Amino acid sequence: MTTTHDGASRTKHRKLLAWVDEIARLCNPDRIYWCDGSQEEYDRLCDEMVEKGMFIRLNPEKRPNSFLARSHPSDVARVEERTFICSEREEDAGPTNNWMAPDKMRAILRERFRDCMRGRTMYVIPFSMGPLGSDIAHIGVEITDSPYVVVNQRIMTRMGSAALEVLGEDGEFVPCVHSVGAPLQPGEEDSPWPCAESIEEKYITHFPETREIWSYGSGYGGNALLGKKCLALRIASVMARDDGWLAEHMLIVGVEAPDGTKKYVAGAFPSACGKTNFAMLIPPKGFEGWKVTTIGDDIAWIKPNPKDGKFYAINPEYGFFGVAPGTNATSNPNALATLRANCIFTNCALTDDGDVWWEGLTEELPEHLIDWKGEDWTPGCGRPAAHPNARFTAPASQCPSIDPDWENPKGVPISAFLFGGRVSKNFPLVFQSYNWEHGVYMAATMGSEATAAAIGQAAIRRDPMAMLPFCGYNMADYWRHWLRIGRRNVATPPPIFRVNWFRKDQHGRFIWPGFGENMRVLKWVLDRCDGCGSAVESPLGWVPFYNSLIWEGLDFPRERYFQIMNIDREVARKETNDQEELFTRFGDRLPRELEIERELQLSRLFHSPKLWDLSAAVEPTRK
Ligand code: SAT
Ligand code: MN
Repeated sequence: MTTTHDGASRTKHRKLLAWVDEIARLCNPDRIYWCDGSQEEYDRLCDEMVEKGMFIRLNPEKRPNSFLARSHPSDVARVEERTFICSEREEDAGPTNNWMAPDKMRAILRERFRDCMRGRTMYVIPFSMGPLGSDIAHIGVEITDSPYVVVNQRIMTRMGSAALEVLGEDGEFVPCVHSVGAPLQPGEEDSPWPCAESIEEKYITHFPETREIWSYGSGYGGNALLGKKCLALRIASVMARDDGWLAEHMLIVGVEAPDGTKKYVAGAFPSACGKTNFAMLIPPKGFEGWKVTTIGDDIAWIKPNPKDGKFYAINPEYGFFGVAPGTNATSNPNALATLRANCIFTNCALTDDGDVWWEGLTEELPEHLIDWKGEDWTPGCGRPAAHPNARFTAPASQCPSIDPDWENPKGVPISAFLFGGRVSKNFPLVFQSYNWEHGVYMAATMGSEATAAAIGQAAIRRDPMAMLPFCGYNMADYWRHWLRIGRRNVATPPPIFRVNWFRKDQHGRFIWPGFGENMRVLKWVLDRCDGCGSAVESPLGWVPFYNSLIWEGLDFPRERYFQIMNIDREVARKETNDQEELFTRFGDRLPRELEIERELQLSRLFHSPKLWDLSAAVEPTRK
């Protein structure tokens, strides 16, 4: 059967056809289907999934053309311990990645994938990461036995015949092979969410030298939609290193002032730390006439432009794969509007009138729900109704704040970089680096508290540039690449800022209101880019005075601001000392600049007051 598919009528790309045949021979599916990316195909696949119990169609009056999927309870997030970088040499994967020799991994994968698609359809999905035909875009082809992956990929990427056309007869593509695992026995029907149930059977593998991806055993987003983390970050970070650009775990926003001037900012935050909310921010009271627009909420591909010496960024994705819990009319009205139709929801709860619900969506709890496991749920039953990592897949084009240039193949110029973790204690709201090297150091030593986006995270961990789970090569080389690209490839690199929305007071309450109010911080960042925002030197970096920020429309007293900006010397010294542990893991490969920056920070702290308190600084009068 493997020679009966109609690939040859769709493409003359010999290498692609040969590869599809090779994978078909290995996986032995019942059928091969080439995806064209049409609405008709999407509707048909969704209908089939409804019939098989893999999808629940939501009430068309409440949520037109939208579906709910419930995963197997073991398959709810990325599995970092089963994610591998299979470079020829272990040191090229570095100490922060799981490594296995390519030959050894290939032998394992051959066994896993052999006959794994028997009884199923094998889908071939050509897709473009980035606007079709853009110089910055790259083509991938995903082979999968999961219709869930196909329909999600149609929202998340530009996929189907148009991508195949861009590929032509000999264009380059990243081959991505995916199977949910759990091969069917003869006569057996698929379960609603097939996957390899034990974690040891899952393999999310990357071959950076040959630029291939093989993923087995999971149907969950980041493990299965291979254009996203696997291609657009892990493999792309390697391409970026080799070709002089950056592939980053960053949102991109545009900020337009009342006078029409506009700037773009890129920001890296770990998974489930509010990137989607920040990307769709609505300016608060006091910012009338300001507009924030969305280019992307998760991934940025950034290239230096030798003509004007600036960084230009695109969002390689086509949709949002966002965390549902906590999304509501206050935290993110733009996301709610984006979700009005044509969406896929995974592991959300189902309401009695056929709509979706999740924790934080409404203040008042529904009286009854079917939870993400398909069980009855009532308030007070002691279980969350939606999984904490429940997700929505939504077309970016439906977002009210989408930027008019979001599909501009040239990208948008970046004026500043933000890096933010989730740190509840002793970490200031915002500060600016002294220069590029210091900024790279600040980003490299970022720490963050655990979230539900990956299974088995430590309570707090270092997450350099929010790329810990996504860098496809040795992190020390990645830092060197960052240092170099800012020095050599752009005229004046954008300033770098650290932000932290998550500091708590002694009662465990967030001090900073966050969400739309983050605009106040963003405005100061832009002022700094314009060389006009005031700031004072602290041991950690440049810090805004109270009156450097606009407070109109928010009651946030001076004392509270000092509380969120102060730096406890001993805590900061301990933290800076602890960073040595991260750095020594890289041995001689660590760029010297980073250790020098660490030592400079220690010496600044050595001379700083026990409590570095902003209230002691003399504020300039605001003009
Ligand atoms: O699950 S994904 O990797 O797609 C999202 C995330 O964790 O950032
Ligand atoms: Mn992410």
